[in-house]
Parts: sequence; structure tokens; C-alpha cells
Amino acid sequence: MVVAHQTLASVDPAIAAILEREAQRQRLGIELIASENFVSQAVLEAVGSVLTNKYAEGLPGKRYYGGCEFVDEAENLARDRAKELFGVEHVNVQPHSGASANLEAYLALIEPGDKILGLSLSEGGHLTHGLKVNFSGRLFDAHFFGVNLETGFIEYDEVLAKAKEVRPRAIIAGASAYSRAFDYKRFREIADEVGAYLFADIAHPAGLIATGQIPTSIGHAHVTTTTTHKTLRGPRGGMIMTSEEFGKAIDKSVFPGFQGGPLMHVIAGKAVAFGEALTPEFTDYSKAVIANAKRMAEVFAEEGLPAISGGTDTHLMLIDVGAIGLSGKQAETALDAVGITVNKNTIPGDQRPPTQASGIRVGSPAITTRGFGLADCEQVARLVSAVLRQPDDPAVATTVRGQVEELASRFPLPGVTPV
Ligand code: DSN
Repeated sequence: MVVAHQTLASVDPAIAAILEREAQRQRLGIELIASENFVSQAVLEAVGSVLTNKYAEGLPGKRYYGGCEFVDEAENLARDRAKELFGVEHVNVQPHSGASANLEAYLALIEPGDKILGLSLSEGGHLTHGLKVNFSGRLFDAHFFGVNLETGFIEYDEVLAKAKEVRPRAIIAGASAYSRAFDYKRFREIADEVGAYLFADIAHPAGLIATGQIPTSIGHAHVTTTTTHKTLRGPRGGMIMTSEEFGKAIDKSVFPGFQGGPLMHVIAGKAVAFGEALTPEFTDYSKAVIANAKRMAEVFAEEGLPAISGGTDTHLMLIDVGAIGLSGKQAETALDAVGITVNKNTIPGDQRPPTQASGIRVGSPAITTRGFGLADCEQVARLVSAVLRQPDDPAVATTVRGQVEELASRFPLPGVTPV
């Protein structure tokens, strides 16, 4: 049977209907998951393109398959644009995800059994920074630093003390739930003092770093990894950046070390997103992401929902819902019911298990892409607060659900036809 020219709706109505329901969920909801964003129509087109059909193991000009002349051009554009965007010497755009990028980066420079030192997951770190059940905790001897439980900030003197105690082979500077900018220069000084490599995982703030809104890891970390789909607003995927010195080792670690054929359709989408990120509009977007996050944090504080560390320098904040007697899980569920999407998250020193947690993580990248301004973000924070104050009241839920849909309907979703 030839299905080449049939639409998804005619070939697979079940999946087509799921896609439509998800588009509707995104269209009518308010997306506050800090790691999510909405890609442009152009990125969607590249990712949904014929490049998915192509095998291209190797690097541009050095492939193990014929017919790579056009995918080579796409990958070269992605690499060149990423280098310009981040001001870095060497880039590998093939990692399938942030987790793959971290695995590939670590094993390019260090060996299984080596000691690593990262921010503890329960205080804002990431699975791939040494969690016991993750490859990073299984392959390496993982040690952790935390944040100051009073202030919520990383204390660099504490990191240095821990590094001197552990003597790690690598230090990982990165987080998935830390609202403050990292001092990568200080991290490098600490790494140098103990003879460690410094890996920076900038998956969360990559777009803010690329546009100069917060300090960069480039020039400080030996290797920087990122995802491409968070504040960078590209397709779901990963990337590794480094100096010429480590370029070959990184490339070999990606392929043939860990991956086979790169996802050329996604790499084309990365090229498109990097092109977008090089425009002045994207710098304006990044500034608005931070301004919107700061405004939400202020409103939450007024509403008795304090942000850990007292605010944010970035696109996200961690709100202590335990302060009003809720678990993060209760908060996430109550907000889901009104079309506001967040994720529960442990807070520093959390007494609840991660499945319950005492916080929610709130981010501004996705709503800022839709065009939400300061007043809209204030309204969002008020709606969240109203729900969290009365999470079991169906009348509040009904009213807020209506307000969420009304607000969301005013802002188009890139790449999705309005209803
Ligand atoms: N899952 C991502 C996040 O939400 O931060 C990190 O990998």
C-alpha cells in the first residue's frame, strides 16, 4: 500500500486526534514549565521535513554514507551559527538530548570511576550531575555541593571547601531548578585550584546566555553542554561547545562513542533556531523572559508565596508552596485542573520526598514567546495564587479556568492555527 501522499488524518486518525488535542491544550493553557517553550513555524517545518529520511553518520565532509551533500550544508549552518551565537571555537550539534550531551562530554575527558562534583538534585541540580540511579551516578563516584539553606544561593567558598575535600576529576556547574546566574569564572578558579575539569551545563539559561543577559560559561568551562529547546527555543535536542583543544575528543565521544546516525531533521531545526536567536528580536525576547519572571516572583511574594533565594536572575523561580501548607504535588494538580502547567519540585532542605515536594518550579520562557507582557504575567501569578489559596474549591477552579482560557486565547501559539 502506498501511503506517501496521504495525510496523517486519513492514515492514522487516532494519532491525528491526539495531536489536535495537544495543540488545543497548549493553545488554551498557560505553560509555566520552566524547561518548555514554543518553537516557531520555521523550526517546526525543518523538524517535520524530509531530512528525517537521511542517515549521515560522521561529520560534514567526513560521512559514512553517500548522498550527504545537503545535510552537510544544514549541519555546517547549525555549527557556524552556534559558534557565532555563543562565541565559541568548537561545537557539536549532534547530541540527541541534554542527557546524551552530558554523557558524551564527560566521557570525552574523564574515565568511569572518577570523582565528579555537582549541585545536588534536591537543591536544584540535574539527574545527569551524579544522581545515583542515573548513568552519571553509576559510572562516576559522585559528590555534591548544595545551596545555603537560609539564602538559597550557592556559596562559592563552600563549593571550594567541598572540592578540596573530594578532589574531583570534574566539577559540573549547572542546574535545573536554581534561579540565580552562575559565576562560572569562580567555578573555574575552584576547578583550577583542585586540578579538575569544569563542565558547565547551561541547558536552562542557554538563550539568556547567548543574548548576553547573564554571564556566559564560554571561556571559563572546559566544556559547555546545553539542550536546544528551553530558553534557546529550538527543537528538542542537545549540543556540546568547547575550545579547539577538546574538539576532536568531543566529536569522537559523540560518534562513534555513543551515537549512530544524527537526527538531521532536528539539526536543521537547530540551525533555524540559532538563526532566529542571532536576531535582535531574540535579544528583546530574552530580556522580556527575565523581566516577566522577576514580575511574577514579586507578585508571588506579595501573595505570601516566597521564591527561594528571594527572586530570580533568570527565567525561572522556585516557589515554596509549603509556606501555605501545600505540597508541590497538590499545587501541581490544582493548577493542572485550571489549565496552568507547572511541575512540583523539591526546595532546598525539603522535608517532603521528591514525589510530593514542597515547591513548584515556575518559568516564563513559553508565555513570553506567546507575547505575554508584565501585566499579563502579574495576572498569571495572581491566578496561580488564587488557586493555591483554595485548591479544593470547585467554584474558584471554574472561575480561574475561564480566566486562563480567556487570557491564553488572546495570544497565538507559534505554528498552531488559531481556532
Ligand atoms: N527535564 C528538564 C527540566 O525540566 O529541567 C531537565 O532535563
